[in-house]
Amino acid sequence: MDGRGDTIAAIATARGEAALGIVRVSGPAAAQVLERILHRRRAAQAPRRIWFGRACHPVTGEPIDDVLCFFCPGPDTATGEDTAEIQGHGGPLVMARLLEAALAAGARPAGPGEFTFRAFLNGRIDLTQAEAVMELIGARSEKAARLALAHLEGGLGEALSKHLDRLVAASAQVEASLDFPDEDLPLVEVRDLADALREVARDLARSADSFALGSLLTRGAIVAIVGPPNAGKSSLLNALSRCDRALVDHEPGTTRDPIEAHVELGGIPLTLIDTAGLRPDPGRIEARGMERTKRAARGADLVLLVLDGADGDGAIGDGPGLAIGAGQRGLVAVNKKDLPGWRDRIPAGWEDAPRLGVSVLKDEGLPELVSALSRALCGDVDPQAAVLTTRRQHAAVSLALRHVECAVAGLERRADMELVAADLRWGRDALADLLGRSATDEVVAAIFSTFCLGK
Ligand SMILES: Nc1nc2c(ncn2[C@@H]2O[C@H](COP(=O)(O)OP(=O)(O)O)[C@@H](O)[C@H]2O)c(=O)[nH]1
Ligand SMILES: [Mg+2]
Repeated sequence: MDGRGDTIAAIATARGEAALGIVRVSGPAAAQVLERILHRRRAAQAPRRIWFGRACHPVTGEPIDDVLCFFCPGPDTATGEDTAEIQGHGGPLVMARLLEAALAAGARPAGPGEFTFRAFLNGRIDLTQAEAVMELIGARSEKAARLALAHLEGGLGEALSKHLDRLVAASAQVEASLDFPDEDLPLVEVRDLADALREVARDLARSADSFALGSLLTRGAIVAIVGPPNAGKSSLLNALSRCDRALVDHEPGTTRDPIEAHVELGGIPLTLIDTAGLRPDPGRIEARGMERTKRAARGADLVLLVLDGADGDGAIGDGPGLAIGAGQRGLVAVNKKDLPGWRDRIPAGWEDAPRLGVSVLKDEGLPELVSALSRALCGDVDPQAAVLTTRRQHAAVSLALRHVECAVAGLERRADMELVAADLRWGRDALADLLGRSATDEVVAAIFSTFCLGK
């Protein structure tokens, strides 16, 4: 993906039959490619205008399709280069032939992500924005899409640049003191510097923490629905997924194998897992189901405990104690609030978990339950803020944070300024890499290798 200066083309729309399909062209010969396919000499003369014409193979002259197309001169384009687009009928054969015509007219096939790669090389976007392109395309929920769009608009890059600028300023101060090795930096200055860096460290830590939310929004969360038999777990799965997914019956022990449903609740992509009920003396098969329940609960981001609030005599009880694991969140739904004997339950070990009374049967309290779920998973973090969404971002910010913390520790114990300067340099490098200002070819290649063709 190096040869800049040549012209690339690719089908930018999904494969298969569709009403429309688009061939995208970028590079210095974009206008010429259009002119040769459309047999018109006006692409470059009529930029930014949509025109209609018959596309033909530039060599054989064979007609291919009636198309809409336009030409935009660089550098004010998505890639920063001259670009053209040809919009035809979306059949796989038509699109393949349009692409073939573009190649015969002087373009070469684009590699995956090469359009975005050129946008990056031409300084139109930074690396966090490039990553956001695929995030937006792959977004599975409303919140994830909103977050990706904020990143695409440069929100994350901007926030990280601010951290970087502050590090650069602190670095400059330390480096300057290195020029006069005989003069120690005055104590006041050292204190101010340490204070400023502590603030940077706090902001970096906040950024690093936001990854938990970012990965949840982009990759989704797993919610295991657990509890005693007959509490209404399967009914709840069906209600939340708005689909008759799991068998519901008054006979306890109906559900044995875990049942999954993929839903979007409160803007978050969730995998809900309905499980076999937990009780003290299960039958043989039921016991095997319960093993699976415990496994599902261990692997979940959130464990949703459903209890039967009307099970007055406690025959079934609150189920054998199932603890909330480290790093997990818990939520309790005390179901069957529509029944006269209903009372609130506080299961042992779940005292700190949010608890709600609901009636799945009468569809009462379910919106509140969804809000509580979303709150428990996302906390109060503002999804519009600079939230990290990729492992690469998290690793880089964490690395920068570690170096800044070392620099602060160095200043506190009045270590050799050379050491402090080195830590600040490494911290800066980590953030600059993240933004793509000094990223190695391997890092850049790894990012663009995940792209789809034509993007
Ligand atoms: N009255 C009442 N019955 C419910 C409610 N939710 C579920 N049930 C009933 O409780 C029984 C067990 O429900 P099910 O979803 O199979 O429970 P599970 O064993 O926990 O999966 C069924 O007969 C449901 O119709 C509720 O909110 N109120
Ligand atoms: Mg069930």
